[in-house]
Amino acid sequence: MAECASEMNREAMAATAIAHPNIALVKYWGKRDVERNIPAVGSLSITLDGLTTTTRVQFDAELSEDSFVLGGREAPEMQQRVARCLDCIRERAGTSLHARVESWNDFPTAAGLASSASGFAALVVAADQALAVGLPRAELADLARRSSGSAARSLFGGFVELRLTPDDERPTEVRRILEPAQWPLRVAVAVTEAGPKAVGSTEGMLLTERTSPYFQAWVESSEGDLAEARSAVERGDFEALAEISESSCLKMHAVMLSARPGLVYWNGATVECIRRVRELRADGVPVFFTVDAGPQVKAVCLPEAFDRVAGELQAVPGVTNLLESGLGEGARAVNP
Ligand code: 2P0
Repeated sequence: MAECASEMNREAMAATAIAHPNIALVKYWGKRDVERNIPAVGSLSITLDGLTTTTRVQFDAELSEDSFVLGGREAPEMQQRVARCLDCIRERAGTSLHARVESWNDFPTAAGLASSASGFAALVVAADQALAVGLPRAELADLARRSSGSAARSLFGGFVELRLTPDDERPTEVRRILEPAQWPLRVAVAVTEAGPKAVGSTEGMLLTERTSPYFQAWVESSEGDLAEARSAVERGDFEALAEISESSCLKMHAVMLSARPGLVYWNGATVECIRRVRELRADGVPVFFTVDAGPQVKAVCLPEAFDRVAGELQAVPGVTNLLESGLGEGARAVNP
């Protein structure tokens, strides 16, 4: 009987969640506070539905430390970040139990496809559910943000804004601007290199802040960019969103390039894809590009343009794979 009860309890302390990566249209790069992982700028993103992270968390009184398995393999390099993220939920739950965490991505990890965003979003939702804490979504977003700035945005679906606030207790606020169905844009991801990136985002941000003469200008112009993008989304103005998104992307890469040593996340195919997207838009095709801390190019388009955009990008030499996505929902618990 006692054994049965403990077995039930063990089952009750497990949960599985899924989350999707998100792509920033107005980019986050730089930290206001490194220790607390507070971004230097706000950001605006779309959550994808075509790429998914699935994470199972099992708290267990018999464990003496947390363990983390990614894609079926131990991932010791991520262990500490995962444990720190779990600490936040444990603190809210008033427990010191350790957990076994298993996570799977159905897309390349750490290659500029925002796997840390979907990873930490799924982790906080699964841990919250496993310990039956029931934290509000805004608080889960705040906890995810402490582990990975972009993860806060994957707690929400559709078009999402992360804003900086003057409140030191809750320095960021995340909200959904539009639901996916309100403006169902499509995204073609041209994969040009599937390996992990050479310089991780956190390291790259700190280097940029320390050494780029343009970093301050980047921070100062971000509020205006956000307002412009927010307004374009609220009005459903594709051309305006295209202009501000490409501008924010190129400005972020300009700041990265101006670090010492300069951060070059692109390869030749990245540049060719950017050129192709620009030619298409000049031809009247409703599409724009964005590129993150990796060489993949994300082409965001109106649904009717998707097949043409995907076909054109697939034909660019150096594009090894093309992933398709629509806009998706925020992180959520799923039945085991
Ligand atoms: C973004 N990136 O807004 C930007 C654009 C990459 C380029 O957020 O240091 O993994 O863990 O808070 O969230 C990637 O950075 O960085 C990112 P940390 P994160 O999507």
